[in-house]
Amino acid sequence: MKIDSNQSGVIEKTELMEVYRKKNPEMNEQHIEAIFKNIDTDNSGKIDFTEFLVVAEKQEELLQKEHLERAFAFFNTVLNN
Ligand SMILES: [Ca+2]
Repeated sequence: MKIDSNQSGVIEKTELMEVYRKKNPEMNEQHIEAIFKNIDTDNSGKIDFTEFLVVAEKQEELLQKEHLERAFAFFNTVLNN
């Protein structure tokens, strides 16, 4: 999936909004704006690669945690049956 649709090297708010609207049409603009502000730590109005990396890293941590919890729950079920 490509977020940086105009190939500027940074993600602009409109680009992020388009992506989110496609993925979650029910998500409102204020919510997306809040997410954008969260990522845009230097308040430049654009998400550069460094800012993007921070988010990607955080998401990976979350996914791993979720994965581990699911694996643990599975083993728990197996052991208890
Ligand atoms: Ca920025």
